[in-house]
Amino acid sequence: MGNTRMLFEKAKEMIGELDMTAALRKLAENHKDKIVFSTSFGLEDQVISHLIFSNHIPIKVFTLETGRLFPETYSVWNRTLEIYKEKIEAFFPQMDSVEQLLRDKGPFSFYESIENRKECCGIRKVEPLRRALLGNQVWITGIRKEQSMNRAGMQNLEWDELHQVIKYHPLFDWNAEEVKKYITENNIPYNALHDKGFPSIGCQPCTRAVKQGEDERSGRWWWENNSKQECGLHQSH
Ligand code: ADX
Ligand code: SF4
Repeated sequence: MGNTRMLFEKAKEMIGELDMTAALRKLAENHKDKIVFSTSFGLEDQVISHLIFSNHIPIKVFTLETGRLFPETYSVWNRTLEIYKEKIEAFFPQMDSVEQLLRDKGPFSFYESIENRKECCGIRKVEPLRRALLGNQVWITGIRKEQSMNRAGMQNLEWDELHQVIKYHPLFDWNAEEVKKYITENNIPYNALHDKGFPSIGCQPCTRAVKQGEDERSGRWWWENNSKQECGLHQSH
C-alpha cells in the first residue's frame, strides 16, 4: 500500500507541466494495465474518451451501469461504441443487493431520506466502483473544479486514500464553455439531454434540468438540502 502512495509522488513529478494528452500517455506508460477511466458519458467524459480512443492510449474505459440511467445515456454510449470502435466495460450492481433493496424499500426509496439515497448509491455505484478500481493504480475522471464548491477544494492529481489509487482529472481547470467548444470543434457525440438544460447527468430519477444561472450540479438529488450532492464516488477532502 505504502508503495502505491509513493507512486503518487512520482506521478506528480512525472506529469508536471505536460499537456493532458501527454500526461495521459505518460501515466498509461508508467502504470501499464493498471490505469482506468470512468465514464458517465457526460460532456467532460466524452472529451476524455475522445482523447483516449482517438490517440489509442492504453487506458481501460468503464462505466457504472446503475440500472437507472436515462435512455439518452444509453444512446450516447452506443454512438460512442459505433464511432470509436473501442471497448467500454460495464460494471453492474450486485444482483442480490438490488433485489433485496427493491424487496425491502421499493423502487423510489432514495426520495425518502439521505440515508436511503446513500444506500442506493452505495449499492448501484460505490460497490461496483470499488470492484472496477480493484488492482489498479490510476483512476481518471471528468471532474472539473468549477462544478461545485466541494470540487473546487480538490486537485487535478490526488491520492484517493479509500481506493488506494492516484486520481487524475485532466479537465480540472476547464470551464463549461471550453468543454462545449471542444465537443463541437471535434464533432464528439454527446448526450442529447445537455441541450435540454441538463449540465450534469446521473441516474434518471435523481437528475433534473436546471434553470439558467443555477449551479451546474443543482439538478442532482435536488430534493436534498444539506447533503454535499455527492454520491460517494468522490470523497471530499
Ligand atoms: S457523481 O459522483 O455526481 O455521479 P458526476 O456525474 O459529476 O459524478 O461525474 C464526475 C465523474 O465521476 C465523471 O466524470 C466520471 O468520471 C465519474 N462518474 C460519475 N458517474 C459515473 C458512472 N455512472 N459511471 C462511471 N463513471 C462515473
Ligand atoms: Fe440510486 Fe439515485 Fe444514487 Fe442512482 S443516483 S444510485 S438511482 S440514489
